[in-house]
Amino acid sequence: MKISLQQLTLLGLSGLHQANGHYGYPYTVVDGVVSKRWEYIRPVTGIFQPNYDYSGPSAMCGNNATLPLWPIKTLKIAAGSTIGFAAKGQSMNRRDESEDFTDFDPSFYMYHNGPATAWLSKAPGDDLNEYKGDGDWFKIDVKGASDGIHWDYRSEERINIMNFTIPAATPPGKYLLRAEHLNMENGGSYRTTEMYQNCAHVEITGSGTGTPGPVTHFPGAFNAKDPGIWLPNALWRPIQPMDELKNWQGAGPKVWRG
Ligand SMILES: [Cu+2]
Repeated sequence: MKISLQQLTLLGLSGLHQANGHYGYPYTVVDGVVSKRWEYIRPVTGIFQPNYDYSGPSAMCGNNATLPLWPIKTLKIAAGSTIGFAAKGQSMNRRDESEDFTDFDPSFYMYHNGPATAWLSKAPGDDLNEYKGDGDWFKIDVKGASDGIHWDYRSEERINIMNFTIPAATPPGKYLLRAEHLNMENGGSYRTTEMYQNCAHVEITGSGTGTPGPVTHFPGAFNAKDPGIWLPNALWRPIQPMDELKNWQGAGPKVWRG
């Protein structure tokens, strides 16, 4: 088959784009066990892309995930323990991530540099598959820049699982668990931060009696002008540790640790 130089370039670019493309978090990890794809994570439509609509409906759980596309399972996890969200690159040869059921591939890693946060929202009823996430949300964990200079989750670290701790004081119940990763180093200017987010269905067990807060709501927890989304230029690749980065808690409410 004869192929033009232009076609070759296009093929080359799209190959590179798919191999290194953006990503999402379709798997959970508990005690080293990686789930099946979309087993406990709400499936999303479209191809994994950075979300720039920070204050829109997809900022909660991704594209078309205000309700699950189909009923998914609920993962039991004890308060005080750790849950992971495992990354996967854009689906190849598919137009929709929800049609992809491939297993976790540990060779893929998060190659963007930026903070990660986890959030919880308790379902009012017994079935998370019916919960639109329109109740109260609180933030439970943050992975920022512990040395005050570099984001803990950065390309060189080749991290493929974001880990978060469920506060021991979290009251038992069924929750939507939202995980977010931001690519803050995409120019450091207004509306360039790439947001990636997915939500898991979890049942938190234990005897926690805390009162989580402060709370917020989706959509509306933050917006494109929020300094937690738009990294001020002063914090752009500092040469000395900066408290603003060390104490980073992202946009929206402060972290509740119980
Ligand atoms: Cu990207």
